[in-house]
Amino acid sequence: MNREKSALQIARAAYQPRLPKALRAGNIRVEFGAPTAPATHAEDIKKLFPDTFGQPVAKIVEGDCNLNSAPLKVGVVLSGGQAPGGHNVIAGLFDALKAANPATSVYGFLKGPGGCMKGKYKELTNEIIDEYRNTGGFDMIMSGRDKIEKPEDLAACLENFAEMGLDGLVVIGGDDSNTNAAVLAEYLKAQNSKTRIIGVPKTIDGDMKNEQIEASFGFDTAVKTYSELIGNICRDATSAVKYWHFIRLMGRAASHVGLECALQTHPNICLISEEIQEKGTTLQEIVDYIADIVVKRAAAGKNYGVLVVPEGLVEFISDIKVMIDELSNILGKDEKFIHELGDHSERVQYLSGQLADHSARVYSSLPEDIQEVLLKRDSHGNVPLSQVETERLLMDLVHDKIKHLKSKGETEAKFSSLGHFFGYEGRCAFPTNFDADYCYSLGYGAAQLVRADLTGYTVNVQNLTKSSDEWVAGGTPVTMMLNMEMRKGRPTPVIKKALVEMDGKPFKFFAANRDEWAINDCYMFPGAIQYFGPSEVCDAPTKTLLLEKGGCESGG
Ligand code: FBP
Repeated sequence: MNREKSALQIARAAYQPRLPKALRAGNIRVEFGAPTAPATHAEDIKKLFPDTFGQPVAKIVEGDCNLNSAPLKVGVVLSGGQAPGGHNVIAGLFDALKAANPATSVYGFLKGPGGCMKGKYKELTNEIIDEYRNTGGFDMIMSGRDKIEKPEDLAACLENFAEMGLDGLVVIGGDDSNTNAAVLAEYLKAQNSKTRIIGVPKTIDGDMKNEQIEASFGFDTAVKTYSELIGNICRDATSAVKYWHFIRLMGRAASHVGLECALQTHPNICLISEEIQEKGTTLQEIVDYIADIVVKRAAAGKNYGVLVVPEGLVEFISDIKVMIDELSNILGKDEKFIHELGDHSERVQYLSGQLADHSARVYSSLPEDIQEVLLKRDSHGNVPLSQVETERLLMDLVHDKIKHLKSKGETEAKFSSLGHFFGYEGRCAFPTNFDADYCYSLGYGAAQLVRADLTGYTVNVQNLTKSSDEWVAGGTPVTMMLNMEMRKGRPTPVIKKALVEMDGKPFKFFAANRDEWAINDCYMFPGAIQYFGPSEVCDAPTKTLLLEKGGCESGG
């Protein structure tokens, strides 16, 4: 079917993503540093990854080529939530492998890691790749959340890869998927398989970052999409002057998405889950904090405002967090039994007997829909936070509080609230120039790591606040990024999630300004993502990245 294309689709198809200088070179080398170890739990991790533990950091440089130039067979799979730029990773991988040897074949596994286990794939051709260059979404080969975990899953991959004669597999995913990729790499190596596994850091959540990985791809585009919408809502709020907008933003546990959007738009309130956890703030204290700002703004004649809340908030509120951890342990033992119980009230009754007293009280105080969501876990053991309507919970509680204050004659505030959730809207946007270039470079870099015969690595591109010419690509051994965490009641190796740091520059900048933003209308309007025009409008990285890496004090 020949689908009609928009003017932007046609113009973006012609965009040639920029590559770091070393990746553009005809002669590419991979060089190595010293052996590595994770920051914590080194002994546990060494036992679990005996064949891939301690590998050195790899750096891709210009120089006499020391890479395999024979024709290869390389697979690629998209894992987990969509993030803008995934197609460009595949395009970069494809172009680099074909440039090294046109006889190389690239296969896309369909619908995520499940495609690897089921042996479902298609060969990627020039026509397919060209159709998807610089587009958002993962629809070229689709994604999925299956986890290659059980012995039979690993064995199925081994068999399928051997049948295909696969030299390498590139796994495009977040922290959990890159961890899973490392488990697969270790298993395949122990089985003397020739298939090498390379991960790519993907997630709009921005939580897969560390000293080696400066940013996960997709974050840049997603936060700019949400910031445009939040800016529009700020403008609507100051025009209608009658609504408080409560906006929940996707991003799982970490508050990077919310924080970046706050830096871009200056809402009246932005809750940062990590701060709430650090201070041990209770739900009631959060409600009091919001109500206080509502009352102060009302006293200044402003019965409107904008609040941003990260989707992960509930997991960080001290009493709810304890309760969720207890629930995870109970689910680790009795998940099937609990879900087979007749109805919601039976589940609540059963859990009340299993949870500690305080947790049982917290659980029963939550609305029914939130109680049910908290009983779900994805294949990696995470609560599906995008389904928890935290903004509605807060709106209801603040409403009750204001009503109470009014009944005591302590305020005349009018509190009329509207709830929003921005998440899926940002995951498949056309990648920004930054994400288009970054993703293409990641794919191009991943191809070199496969050619270098490396396995159990995540590709990285560093120096991201500089011009793309100065970006530096390489590979980080996954075992170096692992730590042990409790998942479904069991200690499990996982890549350490990056949370917002209280002593990090992005949070400090926000904290220094939020009181002013709360009362005065300091809204900023970033507008829609621009692909063509002045570089300061089209190519700027996020304020988070600028503050973290650029040495700039305002992210401006
Ligand atoms: P990843 O960690 O897989 O990148 O997921 C990103 C994300 O968009 C989260 O922000 C969100 O909580 C989750 O996916 C939603 O999952 P689903 O797509 O399964 O509804």
